[in-house]
Amino acid sequence: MPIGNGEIAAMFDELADLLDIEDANPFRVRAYRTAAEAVRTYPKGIAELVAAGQPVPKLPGVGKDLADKIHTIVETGRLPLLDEVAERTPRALSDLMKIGGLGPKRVKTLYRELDIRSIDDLRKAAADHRIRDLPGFGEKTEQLILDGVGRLVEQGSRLKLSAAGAVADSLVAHLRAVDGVREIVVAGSFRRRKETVGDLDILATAADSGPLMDRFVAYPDVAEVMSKGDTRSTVRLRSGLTVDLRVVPQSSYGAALVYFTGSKAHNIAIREIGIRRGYKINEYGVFEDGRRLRAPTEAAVYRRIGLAWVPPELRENRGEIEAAAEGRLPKLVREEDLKGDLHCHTKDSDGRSSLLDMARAAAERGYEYLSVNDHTKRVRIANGLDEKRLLAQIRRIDALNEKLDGLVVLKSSEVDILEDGSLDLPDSVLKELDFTVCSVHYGLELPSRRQTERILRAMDNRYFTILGHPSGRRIGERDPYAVDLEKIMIAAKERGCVLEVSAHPDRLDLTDAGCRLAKELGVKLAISTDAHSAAAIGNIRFGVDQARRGWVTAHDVVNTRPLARLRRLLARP
Ligand code: DGT
Ligand code: CA
Ligand code: CA
Ligand code: ZN
Repeated sequence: MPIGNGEIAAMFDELADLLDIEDANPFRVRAYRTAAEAVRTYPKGIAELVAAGQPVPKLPGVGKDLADKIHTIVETGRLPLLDEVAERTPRALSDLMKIGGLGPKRVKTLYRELDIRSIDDLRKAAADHRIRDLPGFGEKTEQLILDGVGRLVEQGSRLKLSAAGAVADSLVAHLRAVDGVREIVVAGSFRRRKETVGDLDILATAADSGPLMDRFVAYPDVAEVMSKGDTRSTVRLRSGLTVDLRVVPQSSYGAALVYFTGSKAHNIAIREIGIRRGYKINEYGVFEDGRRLRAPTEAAVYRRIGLAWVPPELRENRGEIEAAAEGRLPKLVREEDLKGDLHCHTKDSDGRSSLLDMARAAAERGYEYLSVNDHTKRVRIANGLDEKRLLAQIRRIDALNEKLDGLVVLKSSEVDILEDGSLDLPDSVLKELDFTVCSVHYGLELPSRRQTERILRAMDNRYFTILGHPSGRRIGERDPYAVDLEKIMIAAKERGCVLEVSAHPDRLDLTDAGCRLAKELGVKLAISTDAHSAAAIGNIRFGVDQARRGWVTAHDVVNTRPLARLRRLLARP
C-alpha cells in the first residue's frame, strides 16, 4: 500500500519544525527541509518505485542516511526519529509555526513560558493578553497572532491545491488497482483547480462498487471511516483531509461528472436551464418525462441544454454559462503553450540549484528560454546580489549561452522595490539585463494609497518590466498587502509593464479574479514559477490553472511567445 511523496515530505517537514523548536543544529534542520522539498517535487511515486524492487532514487541534497530514512518510511509508514522527538516536544507545536510571525524561537518561548501546546491554547492566551508581556513579544505581535489564528480557523482545514494533488495521486493509484474500474477522476473544487480545496470528491464507474469501496476504506492513510455504502463512502485521512468516493454506473458518468465537479452555483444554473427546456438534470442523468436520455459524457449533457462544453476551471457561475450559450467561451491558455519561465532563483541568491542545473531542467521541459532572477542586495536574508555580483553573474550567463544549444538563458533580476518606490539597483546595471522582475518584499504593511504610489513610482523606471508576485500573500499564512490593483493594472498597461501570475504553489498571486481583471483591462501577464530549485520549474502548472480560472488565453500571456517576439513584447515603448 504505497505512501505518497507528499506524506513522506510532510513527515520530514514536521521533524524539521520540531528540531528547530528544540534548537537543533541548523544544518541538520535544513537537511530535513531539503529532503522534504526533494521528495515533494519528485515526479514519480517513490513508494511505488521501491515496491517494484528499485532503490530510493537519488534526490538532490539527499545523502545515504536520509535515503535510508525514506526507505524506512516507505516500508513501515513511520519515521522513528520523528516519533522519538515527538515524545519530548509536542507534535502540535509544528502547527503553531504555520502562523505568520511565529518562528521556532517564539514557539519555544510560548511552550516553555505559558505551556502553549496547541492552536487553541494559543488563541486563549492571546485573547487573555498573556502573550504581550513575554520577552520578545509585545502588543503588536499578540494582535498578529490573534489574526493568524483567526485566519487559520476561517479557512478551516482547506488544503492548498499542490498538497491535495500529492494525496489525490496516490489515492487514485491505490483505487486503480481494483478490477472492473473504468473511469476514475477527482472532481469537485480539485478538478476546477481552485487554489485550496475543502475535501476531495472522487468519482468512479464500475459495474460492481463493492471491491472499490472495500479498497477505499483500506487505504493505509485512513484515520476514520465516516461512512461506507454501495454508492458513496467517506473517510478522513490522518492529515485531517476528508475524501468522498462515489461510484456510479457507466451510463450516469457524464451527468455525475458535471454534478460532482460543480461548483454548486454552476450546477444550480445548469439545472434551471434544463427545467426551462423540459429536462431534469441531476447526478444520475438527464431525464425527460421520467425517461433517461443518453448523455454518457459531459459534452453530451451540455449539448442537451444548448451549451458548449465548459472547461472545469470556469464553472463558478461567473458568466461562463452565457458564454457557452453564445459560443464565446475563451480558448484558455495551456501548459504546453508556454515557451519559457520568467522567474527563477539560483544558488547565487537563495535558490538551491546551480545556474547550469536550472538551465538543464528548463531545456528538459522543452523551453526556449529561462530567465534567472536572483534577489538584489536589499534582500539580505536571501543573499541578494549587489552590482558587482550581478555583473559577474551576467558574464557567467553569457558564457553559458555560448555553450547551450536550444535554450537561451535570459539575464534578469528580481529587483526589490524600495519603500520610496525606487529600485534596489542603479540604471547603469539594470540596462545590462534583458528585462526585470520587480517585487515588494518589505513594507508590506503600508496603507493602500502609499503602497499603490510606491509601485506606480517604481513602474516609472524605464527598466521596470514585470511586477513580481503582485500581492505578496502566502496562502493561509499571510494576507495580500493592501493595494489598488486596478490602478496598478491600468498604469501597467499604459507603460507597457506586465504582471506576474506566480505559479509558486504557496503564493498563486494574482488570484483568479485578479487574472480576470488583468485580462479585461488588457494588461499582459507572465506565468512564472519563482522556482528555487530545478524540480520546482515543474510547478508552472499551478500558475496555468490559476490563469485559466481567470479566463486567460495564450494571447494574454507574454511567455507563450517565441523568444524574438517575447523580446519585442517586453521592451518598454
Ligand atoms: P470544496 O470541497 O469546499 O473545496 O468545494 P467543492 O466544490 O468541491 O464542494 P463539495 O465538496 O461540497 O461538493 C462537490 C460538488 O458536489 C460541488 O462542487 C457541487 C456538488 N454539490 C454539492 N452540494 C450540492 C448541492 O447542494 N446542490 C448542487 N446542485 N450541487 C451540489
Ligand atoms: Ca470538494
Ligand atoms: Ca465533498
Ligand atoms: Zn520575491
